[in-house]
Amino acid sequence: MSADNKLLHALYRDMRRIRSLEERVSELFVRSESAGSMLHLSIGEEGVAGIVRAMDNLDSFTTHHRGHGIFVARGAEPARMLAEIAGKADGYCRGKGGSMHIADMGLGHLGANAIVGGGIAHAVGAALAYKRKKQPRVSVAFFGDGAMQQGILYESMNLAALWSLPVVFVCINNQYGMGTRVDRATANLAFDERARAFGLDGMIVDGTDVELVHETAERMIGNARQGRPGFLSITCYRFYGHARMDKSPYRDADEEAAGRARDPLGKARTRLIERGAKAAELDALDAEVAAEMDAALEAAVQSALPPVDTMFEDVFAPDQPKPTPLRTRLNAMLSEATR
Ligand SMILES: Cc1ncc(C[n+]2csc(CCOP(=O)(O)OP(=O)(O)O)c2C)c(N)n1
Ligand SMILES: [Mg+2]
Repeated sequence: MSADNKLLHALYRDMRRIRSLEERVSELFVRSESAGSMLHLSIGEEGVAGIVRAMDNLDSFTTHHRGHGIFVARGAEPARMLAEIAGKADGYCRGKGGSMHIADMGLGHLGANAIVGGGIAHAVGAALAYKRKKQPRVSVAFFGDGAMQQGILYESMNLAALWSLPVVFVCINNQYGMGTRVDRATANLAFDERARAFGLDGMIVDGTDVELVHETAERMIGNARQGRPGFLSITCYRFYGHARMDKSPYRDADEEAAGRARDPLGKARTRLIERGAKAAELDALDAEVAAEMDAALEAAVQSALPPVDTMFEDVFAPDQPKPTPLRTRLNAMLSEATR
C-alpha cells in the first residue's frame, strides 16, 4: 500500500470507529442505560479524525458538548467512554463527568464543556503554559459554529495572536446550533476572515474530505508549534438532531438527504476503492469495528454504578472538607423538629 493509501485507510478506520461508537451511544439511550438524555452525536462530523491524527502524543485539546468522536479518535477506550456516558464506575471520570464533562489528562483531553465556547480559553491557557515552560506542545480547541458568536472566542484569538501561542482553534461547522441554521445566527459566514483580523492563519475547508482536513491540520499544528496560531473551520452536516431526543422538525427531508449524502465515510470509501482497495476488505474492517464497539457497549452496561459513599470523591479539592449529604442534613433537621 502506498503512503497515501495507508494514511487514508487509517483515517477511514478512525472515522468508522467514531460512527460505530456513536451508534452505540444512541443504543445506550434507547436501552435506558445512559446517564441523562442530552447525548449529542457527532455522526456526519467524522472528518475531525483528520485533525486528531495530525496532533502529537503530548498535544492537548478541549472539546465542546459534541466531543465523543474527537476523544475516540484520540485513542480513548470505547468501553471506558461508554461506561462514563452510562454514569458507571469504570468510566473515564468514574461516572461523574458523563458525556459532556469527560476528560482524561493521560490522553491530553483537558475536558469537554457544556457551555458553548466554554473550553476555548482552557486550550489557550494550556498553550500559554507550554510556551512558558518551553515545551514543544500544541493545544487544540474544538468547538461548534455556535461558539463563533461567543465573545470568549475573540478574547482567546486575540491573546493567542498577541502572545504567539501554540494553539489551533477548530470550528466544526455542522450548519446548526440546536434548531437554528448557521446563516440565521451570523451575518458573515466567512469565519476565516474573522480569525485573520486577529492576525491568525485562518482557513475554511470541506470537513467531509478527511485527507484535506488532515493535510491542512498538519500544516496548521506545525505552524502553531512554531508560535504561529491558527484557526480552521471544517464544513460538514449534523446528520441527526441536536441531542438524542430531537427529531429536527425544523429541517426538511430534502435538506437532510442532501446533507447526509455529503458523508465523510462514503467519500473516503469511494476514494479508497478508486485507489485499489477491495470492497470486501473495507466491509471486514467495518465488521471488526462493529464487534469492538458491541463488546464495549456490553462492558459498559455490565459495569457497576459508583458506590454511594464515593459520591464526593474526585469532585472536591482533596484539602476541602466534604459536604454533608442531603439525607444526613434532612435527618438532622427532622430529628430537631420532632424532638
Ligand atoms: C453559553 C451557552 N448558551 C447556550 C447554551 C445552550 N446550547 C447548548 S448546545 C447549543 C448549540 C451549540 O451549537 P454549536 O456550537 O454549533 O454546536 P453543535 O451542537 O452544533 O455541535 C446551545 C445554544 C449553552 N450550552 N451555553
Ligand atoms: Mg453547530
